[in-house]
Amino acid sequence: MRTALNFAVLLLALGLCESLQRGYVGEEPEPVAEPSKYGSLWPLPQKVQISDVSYKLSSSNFRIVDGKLSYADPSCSLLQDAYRRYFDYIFGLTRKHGPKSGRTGPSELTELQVWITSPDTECDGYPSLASDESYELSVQLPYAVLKAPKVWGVLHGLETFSQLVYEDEYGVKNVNSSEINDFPRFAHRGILLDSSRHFLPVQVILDNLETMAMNKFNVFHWHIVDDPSFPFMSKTFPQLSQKGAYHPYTHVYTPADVKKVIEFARVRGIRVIPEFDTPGHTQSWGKGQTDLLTPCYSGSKPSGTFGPVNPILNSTYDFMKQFFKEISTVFPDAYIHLGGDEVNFSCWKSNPDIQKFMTDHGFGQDFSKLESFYIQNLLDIVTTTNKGYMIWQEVFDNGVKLTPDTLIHVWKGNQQQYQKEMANVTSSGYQTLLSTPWYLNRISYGQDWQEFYKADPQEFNGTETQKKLVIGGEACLWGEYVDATNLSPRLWPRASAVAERLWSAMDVTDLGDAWNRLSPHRCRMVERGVPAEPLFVSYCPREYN
Ligand code: CP6
Repeated sequence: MRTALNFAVLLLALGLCESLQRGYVGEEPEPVAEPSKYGSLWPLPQKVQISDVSYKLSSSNFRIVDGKLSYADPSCSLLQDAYRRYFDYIFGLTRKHGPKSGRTGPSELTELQVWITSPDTECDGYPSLASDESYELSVQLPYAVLKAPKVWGVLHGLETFSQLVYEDEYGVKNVNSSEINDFPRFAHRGILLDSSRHFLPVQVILDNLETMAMNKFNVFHWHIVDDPSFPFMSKTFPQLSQKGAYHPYTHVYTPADVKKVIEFARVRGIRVIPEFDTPGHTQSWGKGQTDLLTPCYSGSKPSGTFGPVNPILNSTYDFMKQFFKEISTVFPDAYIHLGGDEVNFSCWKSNPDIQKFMTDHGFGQDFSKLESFYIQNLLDIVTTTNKGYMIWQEVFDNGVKLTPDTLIHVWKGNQQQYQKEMANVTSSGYQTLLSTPWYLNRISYGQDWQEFYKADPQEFNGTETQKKLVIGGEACLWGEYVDATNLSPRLWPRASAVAERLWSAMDVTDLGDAWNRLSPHRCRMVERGVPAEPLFVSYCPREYN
C-alpha cells in the first residue's frame, strides 16, 4: 500500500515537473540572447540595412535639428519636444548641453536632420486612421537624415534612430551606417486600458502612452467606465461621476485630466478612442441617472435591482443624445467605441413593461431583437454627432444595421471561432480589428509572448479584398486584477509582441530572431524607467532601479 502510494506521488511529481519545465524552458530561444543582425530594433522596420561601419555620438556635439528643406515650422512644438525627448533617451537623461566642444573625432556623427517633405506637416492636427506614418532614415556622414511626409512618421523615425544607438565596451555611444524605409502593416495598433474596475491615476495613463510610443502603438482605447465605477466627469451630467465614481473627487477624470491625456497622446502620434459601453456593463451609470436602467422584477414586484439600459423609454434616448453630444466634443477622434457586448437578458425578461413592448413590436421572445432596437437608435444618435463608431462583435452577430464605415471589434472565441468571425465580418464588407488572442490581463507560467506573437489578424479564409478590410488589432488589459501597482509589468513587454505583429511585415515570424531583439528592447524600456517584466532567464546591462 505504502509503495503504491509513493509510486503514485512520484508519477504525479514527474508529470508536474515536466509540465512546469515546458513552460519554463520555452520553445526555441536560448536564455541569453544572441545579437540579431537587426540589433535591438523593435518592432522591426519594413526595410532595414545596417552596415558594419560605425560612427560615434557624443552628447556635447550631437544635435537633432529641422533640415533646411523641411516644411516644418520651427515653432512646431510637437517636433521640438520630440527632439528633446529622444536626445535624452539616446544619451541616458544625463544631459550635457551647452557649447559645442568643437573637437569632433574623424568618424563622429553630429547631426540628425529631420525633413518633413509635404507642405501640410499636420503639426497641430490629430492623428487618424488615415494618417501617413511612413518615414525614411539614412544614417551616413556628415549627417543623418530622417525624411517623412508628416510629423507622425518623424515620431516613429526618431524612435527607430534612438534604437540604433548602442554603447560600446568603453561606454561610448555608437550608431552604424544604416538605411531604413518604414511604414506600418496595419493602421490601427491599439492598447485597451480599463479605468473602471480600478481607477488608474492620470500619471499611470501618461506613462503608458510613453511606453506605447516606444513600441509604435497608435491607439489608446480608453475603456473609461463600466459596471463598477464611472470616473468620467461629465459637464452635462455631473451626477454620473458624483454618484457613480469610487470617489467623487479623488477617483475621477476631470475635463482638464482628459485634455491632458489627449494632448500627451497626440504629440506622440497616439489617438484616444473612448469607450462608453451600453446597454450592458452600465451598473455605475444607474447611480447618478434615475430611470436609465431597467428595473428587474421578482414575480410581480420590482426586486430593487437593475439590469441593462432601459431600451423602451424615450427618456433613455434623450439622455443618450445629450450625453454623446458632449462626448463628441470632448474627444477629438473621429471614432467612439460604443461597446454593445455581453448583454444579459434575464432582467429584461423579468420586466412586464419590457415584455409588453416586445409583444407590441413583434419581437416575440427574441431579446437580441430588443438589443438591436436599442443599438440601432444609439447608432443613429451618434451618427448625428458626425462620429464614426466601433462596436464589439455581438452587435454585428445580432444583425444590427450598421453604417458602412463601422469598425467591428472581434474579441470572442477560440482561434477557429475568431477566424470564422473575421471571415464573416469581412465578407459582409465591414472593416474589422482583432483582440481575441491578445487578452494580456490573462497570465500563465511561461513565455506567453510567443503565442501573442504568432497570432495574425489576416490569418483566416478569405479573399484579398477581405484581408484588406482588417485594419489591425488591440491588446486588451481588462482591469479586474490590474491597478497602478501592476499595470506596467503586466503589459510590458508582452504587448511588445503584439506591437511587432501589427507593425512589421507579415513574414517577420522568426521566434529566435524575435527573442534576440525583444530581449534587449525590454532592457531598453527598463533603462528608460519602464517597469517591464522579464521574458525569461536573462540580465540587463543596467537593471531597473
Ligand atoms: N468588460 C467588458 C470585460 C470584458 C468585456 N467587456 C471581458 C470579457 C471576457 C474576458 C475579459 C474581459 N471585462 N465591458 C468583453 C469585451 Cl476573458
